[in-house]
Amino acid sequence: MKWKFFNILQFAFGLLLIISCHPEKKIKIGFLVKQPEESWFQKEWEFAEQAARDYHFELIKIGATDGEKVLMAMDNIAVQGARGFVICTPDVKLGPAIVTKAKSLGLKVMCVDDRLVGPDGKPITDIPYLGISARKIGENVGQALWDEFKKRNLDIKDTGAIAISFNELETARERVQGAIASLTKYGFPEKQIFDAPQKWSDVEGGFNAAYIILTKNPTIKHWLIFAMNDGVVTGGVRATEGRGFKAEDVIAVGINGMAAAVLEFKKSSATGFFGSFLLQAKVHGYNTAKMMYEWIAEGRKPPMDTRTMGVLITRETYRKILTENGLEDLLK
Ligand code: FCA
Repeated sequence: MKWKFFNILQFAFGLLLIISCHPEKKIKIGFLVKQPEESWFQKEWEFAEQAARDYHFELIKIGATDGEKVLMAMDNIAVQGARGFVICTPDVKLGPAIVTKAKSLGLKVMCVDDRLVGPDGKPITDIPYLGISARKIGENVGQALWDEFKKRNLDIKDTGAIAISFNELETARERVQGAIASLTKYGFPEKQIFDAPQKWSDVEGGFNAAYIILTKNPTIKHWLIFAMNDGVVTGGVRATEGRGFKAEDVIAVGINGMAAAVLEFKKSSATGFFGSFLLQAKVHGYNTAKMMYEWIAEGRKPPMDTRTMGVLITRETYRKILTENGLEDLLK
């Protein structure tokens, strides 16, 4: 009897040892972004980390700034044992390459912000995507520009609009075209809206694109400026300053509402950067990471197309709205 009890004890101890030597492996998920230096993507990552803590998975964050880095990052996460990733790609045309490679590595893919494009130039719709309601937010940008333009009582014949564009990217195209549609609907003359193609989505890209329009149209006294995001719009505002325009003659409205916008609003006197549409970084970062986790862990495929909205913030309202949205750390 004693002997038997000892055997059971020994067996139980052995079992315990085996279990403790093989702790349950955490699911690993990659999160690849095109511009890791942009505060929008830093926030997305921060919220994705929060999901990783809440759901006990491991997040592998990689800044993948060009095609080669994307493909390398995919190999890298696969070697580390990841089974899927969320991506905002540096180039939507990488679509077919990303899909093929993901398949060969057995990785699930979900796109955030920018949707991949297939060989036919059309968006790839069979990969789950979470992005903004770009057209609607763009229309709201146009509305905000128009409202402020009316409020300032500027003469329409002396006013031009710079549409800094990036037509290769669906979400950028829809944002900018939405703003143009709003402005023209209110009666802003189409011929006074100037298309300024950007080379890259950052301050410098916006500056260079807008500067050309400003030099070509020296008689215009007031300017409205819009683009795909705050960085680019900030560049446009800097270009007007470089050409000697005062803040009261410039109305610029961006999109994102993150650190770049806060930096402008915080300045001791107003700049031409009038407002920004605050997007939902938490939904984009937390929810996509969580969706990927549930896909891997529970086989639940994310919805194919999810869209989020934005809300206007200005110098007057940004503190209150960012705080209400749990983003008070951006105010520091
Ligand atoms: C794009 C832009 C980002 C952000 C995001 C929602 O990826 O580059 O700045 O606006 O969409």
